[in-house]
Amino acid sequence: MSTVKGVAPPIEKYDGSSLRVLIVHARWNATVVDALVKGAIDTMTNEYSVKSENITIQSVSGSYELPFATQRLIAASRLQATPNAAELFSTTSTGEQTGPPPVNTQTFDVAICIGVLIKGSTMHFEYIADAASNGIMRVGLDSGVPCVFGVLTCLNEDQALERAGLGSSEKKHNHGIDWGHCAVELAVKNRGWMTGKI
Ligand code: RBF
Repeated sequence: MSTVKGVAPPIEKYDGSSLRVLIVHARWNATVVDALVKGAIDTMTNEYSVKSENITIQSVSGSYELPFATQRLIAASRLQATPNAAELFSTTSTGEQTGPPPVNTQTFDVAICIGVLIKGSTMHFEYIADAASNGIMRVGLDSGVPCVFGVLTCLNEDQALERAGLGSSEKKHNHGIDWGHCAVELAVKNRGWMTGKI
């Protein structure tokens, strides 16, 4: 029997082969975070042909840092994409390779912000959850780069494990998979929207 709760599969088969994806993840509760990150990556590469070299992964300490880091990384990718930036960063005026290898000059089509909050005995959980969710939404709206909300807000460790496809629960499901689907769909749709296509 199918369940009522949860997200329906995407309607179209999207082509992610030309997308550049940013994943920013927290290092708090790393076992759970790592499983979520893997779920998102596997879904994008296996089901939508997103190239692994076009997935940039950056980490921050905790979920509270996710909005700031995502905002600055989107800005950095735009800086690297400015005309001649690649040559300025890594070649001489004659085109000879000098410093670091050429940077990826494509801006990010989508960001996935991943963290796991597990409620403790103080009010930290509520403040961090509020800041992270509002901050991630703001980064997406302000930058025009869709930002997927990949933060679990769990009341205990078992809830966190279950939602990352870990642990012994029969109901376990890795939400990173859903975020991978969500990211590709939104990135492809937003490319159309940016050129006035509906
Ligand atoms: N960050 C998380 O990503 N998940 C947590 O469950 C989490 N719990 C925290 C609990 C306390 C009491 C504190 C002080 C911080 C916690 N953080 C957590 C870290 C937070 O997101 C941030 O990295 C720090 O507050 C530094 O800005």
